[in-house]
Amino acid sequence: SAPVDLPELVERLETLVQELAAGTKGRVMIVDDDRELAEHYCLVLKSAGIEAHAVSDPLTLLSELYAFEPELLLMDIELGAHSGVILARMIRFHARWLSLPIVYLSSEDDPERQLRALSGGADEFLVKPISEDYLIRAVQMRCHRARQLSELMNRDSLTRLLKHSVIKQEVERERQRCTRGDYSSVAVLLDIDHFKQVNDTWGHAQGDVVIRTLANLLRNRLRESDAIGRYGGEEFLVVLPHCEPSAALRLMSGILESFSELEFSSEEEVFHVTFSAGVAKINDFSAGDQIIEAADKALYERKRNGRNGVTL
Ligand code: GH3
Ligand code: MG
Ligand code: MG
Ligand code: MG
Ligand code: MG
Repeated sequence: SAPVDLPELVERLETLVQELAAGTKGRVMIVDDDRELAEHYCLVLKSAGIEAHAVSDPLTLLSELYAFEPELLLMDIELGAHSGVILARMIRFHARWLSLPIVYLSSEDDPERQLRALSGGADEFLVKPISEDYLIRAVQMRCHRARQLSELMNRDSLTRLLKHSVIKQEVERERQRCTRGDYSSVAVLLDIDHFKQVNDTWGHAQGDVVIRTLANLLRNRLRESDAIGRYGGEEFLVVLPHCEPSAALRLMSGILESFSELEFSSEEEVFHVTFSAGVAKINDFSAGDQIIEAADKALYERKRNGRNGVTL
């Protein structure tokens, strides 16, 4: 039989439980020039616990997309002076929305015209009128699938943390947010100490366990609103919004203490692992890359000064 990946299974169950607890059943944006109809669909979806947002002015569509970040877009084709087909094409020009599922919710039932409409880059049709129950279930299923796909795209398979490019983006996005909102945020770069030795002594598979364990520890100890990424092989990048550098230093030192106390075991021998970390205040810089560079510099200092610690 196929080997069961227990840590992964447990993690998936945890995610599922969290989702159920949070009642997240999807996040959908509805574009229809008939404002009342759009609002009606929203109410129907909200009654099923789905987050829904109505847009009736197509000209605001792009900014609304950025603000709401839907998992699914339901769009009418005939939008007064505008065309849903052109809008779909416009959305697809933006790399950011390349994988956003776009579903036409339209009374168009001619297959030829439907096909032509799909050429704009939308994915499929739901035909109006649509029953409330059908609408709810159609949205739930598509949101669930969209989330699975975006996890696959944006997350690292070993740790399920954000991938390099995604966490880098997150640093820059938080820089913009905290500058606008005038609050303090912090980025932390972590690197496992003497990891080559861990691999060489205990084997690559044990090395993977260590990486995964640190990932889980970070996930458990940080907030839901913090972003955690696997920056490289045994390097992690963390974004802590609404956090002062001194608080980040205490927080990461506490996590380091817990991590260093963990007993890893291989062939009945026990070993311990530590990490080093560098902290940078996001607000101090004018670009995401500079922030990561500063955190890397602090990390390097820590490595030079004996590792197993956090440096500001
Ligand atoms: P330092 O304390 O200076 O950071 O020493 P180090 O040995 O950790 O530094 P270095 O960056 O040279 O080594 C990192 C090693 O991590 C090298 C690479 O083979 C290993 N590595 C990278 N990705 C993975 C992975 O996914 N799994 C395992 N097991 N090892 C990995
Ligand atoms: Mg219309
Ligand atoms: Mg390294
Ligand atoms: Mg290194
Ligand atoms: Mg290392």
